[in-house]
Amino acid sequence: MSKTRFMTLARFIIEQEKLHPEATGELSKLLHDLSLAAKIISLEVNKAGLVDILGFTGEANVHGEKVKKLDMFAHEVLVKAMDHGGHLCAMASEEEEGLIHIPPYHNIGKYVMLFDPLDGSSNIDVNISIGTIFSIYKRVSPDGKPGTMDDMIQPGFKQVAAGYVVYGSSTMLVYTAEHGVHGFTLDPAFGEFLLSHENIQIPKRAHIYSINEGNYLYWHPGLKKYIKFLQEEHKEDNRPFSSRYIGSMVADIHRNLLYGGIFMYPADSRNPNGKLRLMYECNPMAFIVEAAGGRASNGKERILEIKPEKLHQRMPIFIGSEYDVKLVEEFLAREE
Ligand code: AHM
Ligand code: MG
Repeated sequence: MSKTRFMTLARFIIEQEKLHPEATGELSKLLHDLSLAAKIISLEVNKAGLVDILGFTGEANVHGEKVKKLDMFAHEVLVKAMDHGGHLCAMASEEEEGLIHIPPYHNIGKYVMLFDPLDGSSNIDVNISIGTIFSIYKRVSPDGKPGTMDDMIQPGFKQVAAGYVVYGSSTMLVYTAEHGVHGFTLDPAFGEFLLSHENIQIPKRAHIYSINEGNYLYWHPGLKKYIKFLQEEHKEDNRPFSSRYIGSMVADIHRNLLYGGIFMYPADSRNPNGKLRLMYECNPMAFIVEAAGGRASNGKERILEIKPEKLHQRMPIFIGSEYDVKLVEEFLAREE
């Protein structure tokens, strides 16, 4: 029987640490706290249909959207699981406008964490996969004090770790701390994340595209041509591509990461900045996909090099298999 089948996330993290003697172990502890939050959220997501947790809270989040109870639950679990570990100096969540301050004596850690507690929340009521996304940076403000906005507003290439949890037919946690992208499946009987996908590499070429085609009318002409190109027949090129769009970024990108694919949430004439958030969605997913050998851009620039302006800013994104992301960039450039 394979040894890796019994590799828990906790053990894997310790073994990774041994490979990097310079590591202080703080990041490992942080990931450990995160995995606890993921287990609690997973439990709650799985019984969402059984308890009275569905429906709207009646409140709106900072983007003016209705917030469902499970989003707030996930947000609170993450804050509570992470704010006493002593590894962070501040946090930020897609569900909260400003910085999340960490209680005194615990707020001088050397990292900051940004997260989207429950992405794809419009899918909660219909039993479709949703996810949690997280992004970790080293602080840039002086040590020994609470974190500041400068610690948060850093370009994506400065991330030291990023990951997501997908609550699907099983719950999986996928993360990278720069040394490969690794996936762990939650065994519901043991309550442990077990290594199931070591060193994930995204196929260089895709045969799946994921985009909300309902917005076709509003797209850039180059994007319209690119999608038509994917639908033409060309056997050597694997075209026509299959179209797969769940409407949950985490689940769409997770599938593309394993099978090869391109996920797009472009700018369009109604939403010139796209829909997804640079700090909570684009940067962490770009960090993971690049670490798996893929590519992520906003159509012109590498996502990870974009200098953020504010916490909740939106950004168009084209992410996935390297060849395909390059190609869509070319189609967009031709129509400038
Ligand atoms: P959310 O953060 O409000 O859940 O929105 C993000 C989600 C992504 O998971 C998904 O890719 C996208 O919104 C789908 O948007 P649309 O319904 O416009 O296609
Ligand atoms: Mg989201």
